[in-house]
Amino acid sequence: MAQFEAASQKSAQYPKPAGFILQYGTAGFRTNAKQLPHVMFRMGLLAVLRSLRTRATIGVMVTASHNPEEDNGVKLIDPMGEMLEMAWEAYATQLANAEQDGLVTALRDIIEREAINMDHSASVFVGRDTRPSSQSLSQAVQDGVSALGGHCQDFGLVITPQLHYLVCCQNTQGRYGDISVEGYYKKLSEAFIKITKNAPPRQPLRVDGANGIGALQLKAMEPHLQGQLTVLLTNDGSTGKLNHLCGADYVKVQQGAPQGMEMGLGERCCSFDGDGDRIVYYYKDDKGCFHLLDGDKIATLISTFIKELLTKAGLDLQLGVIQTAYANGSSTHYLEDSMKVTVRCVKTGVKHLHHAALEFAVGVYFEANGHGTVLFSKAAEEKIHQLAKDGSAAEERRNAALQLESTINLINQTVGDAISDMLLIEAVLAVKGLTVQQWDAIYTELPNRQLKVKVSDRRVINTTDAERKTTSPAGLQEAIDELNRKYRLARSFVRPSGTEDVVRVYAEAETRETADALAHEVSLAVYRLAGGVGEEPKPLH
Ligand code: NG1
Ligand code: ZN
Repeated sequence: MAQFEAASQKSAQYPKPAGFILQYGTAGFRTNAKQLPHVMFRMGLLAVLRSLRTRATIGVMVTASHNPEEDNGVKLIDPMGEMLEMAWEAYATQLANAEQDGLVTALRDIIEREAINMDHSASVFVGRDTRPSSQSLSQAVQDGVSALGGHCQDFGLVITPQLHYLVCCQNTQGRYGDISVEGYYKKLSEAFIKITKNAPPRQPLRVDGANGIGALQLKAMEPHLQGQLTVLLTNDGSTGKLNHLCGADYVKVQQGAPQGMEMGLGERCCSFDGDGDRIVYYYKDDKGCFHLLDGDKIATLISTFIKELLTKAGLDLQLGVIQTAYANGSSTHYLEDSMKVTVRCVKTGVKHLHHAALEFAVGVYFEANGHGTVLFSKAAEEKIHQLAKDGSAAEERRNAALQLESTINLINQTVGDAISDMLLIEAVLAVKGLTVQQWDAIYTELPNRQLKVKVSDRRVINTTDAERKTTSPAGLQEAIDELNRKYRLARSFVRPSGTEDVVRVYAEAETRETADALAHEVSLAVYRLAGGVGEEPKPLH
């Protein structure tokens, strides 16, 4: 087929370094930007095949999220704005790693296995972050799309969740919202203004934009909020380097303020990550101590708000909160025991949380690192809309339904979205009249510690029970169980990282000292039983 030959010839402009291998992982492809041109071109090709297979528009986002500025990456977005189907992750890897002379065969193989009809037309939406390498890498994606005869629309600089939104709008013929970045601003800000219209005025919110695209998009969106929220933006990209000493990942890992953030005592502050799909909050108390409100605290705030509205509306819809093993034990107890909410624990990785959340009428999911959203089932949305329209319903019930309706419009249901999450958090705090300290006081986190252990092959560690227990190597789980029994309120687990060549250790316990001691002792057990390399882990104190 001539089409393939043309694509193959064009791909010579984006030569693959021989023997270079990359894996489409939980976060797509991610590595140093210099190694990515051929991967980008080929993801353009793959997006065309995926579009033909699904008969829908597919998204391709060029970003490496919270990674350093020199890195870049690419993620594909499925028709309803979801992450790429898992079976296709393998095709992505296959295509990215094919040598030049095997590219046509790799394409033919996917087409055959998926019974793709090449006679239809394909449509791809492309977006990118602010990295210096993103523009040319986005061009490589677009060249890949054109090389297979697909139609490409370039949305330029957008946050990752905006591209998810745009793909979903396109494939629902505008039912999810207008198919434009303006449409996104309009949908979210109208919903925010509706929820907060009777709330008293609030202090401004300090936002660290990670020197990335989230800062640019928030600046562009702010006028649409019509003064209902004032943001004071730092790390807006005008001078600093992307993700350098700032951003959600930095704040979460360092447990401290980003550079440039002037935090007054008790002021609400938040940080986005480099592509605007994660958010964490924080503040400084009267004694000047830093407090982080991560994904667990966000999930608790949002699920409490929704649960109260469902109760007021008299709607019997099952609300579930999805967490991973990294969720603080106090958050799980609070949700289950005080809030009487169903909590489910799944494997690390947003796609696992997203899938589990689909099983509830209302599924709230957040990773502790601040990536998350809320999913409403079609049936739940329908019930809420009916009640909101029902003139004969009691006023309190109807008002609650109207607030729920605005919540549905405000939250980006396709994926975690820092801007949408921020607006929902701000709306909840405003409506409930909560300060950030009062939000923080809903429950007290157990002190916890995360460590990394280097081993010669992390694949020797296998896990079960949503990664909370190990099944190999022999004796490791028994050793961890015994250590957990040593300390009060202790819980610890280990798992191989999916994104780094390390084994991650997590421990929590009643006090800072015992949490740290437990983390260290578990690290030692991993080092001794799972083939640790380098120096033996040292105690933290
Ligand atoms: P790994 O490296 O598999 O632990 C990390 C994060 C995940 C997720 C992915 C993708 C932790 C403990 N793990 O995964 O939550 O965000 O990166 O970026 O934060
Ligand atoms: Zn991100």
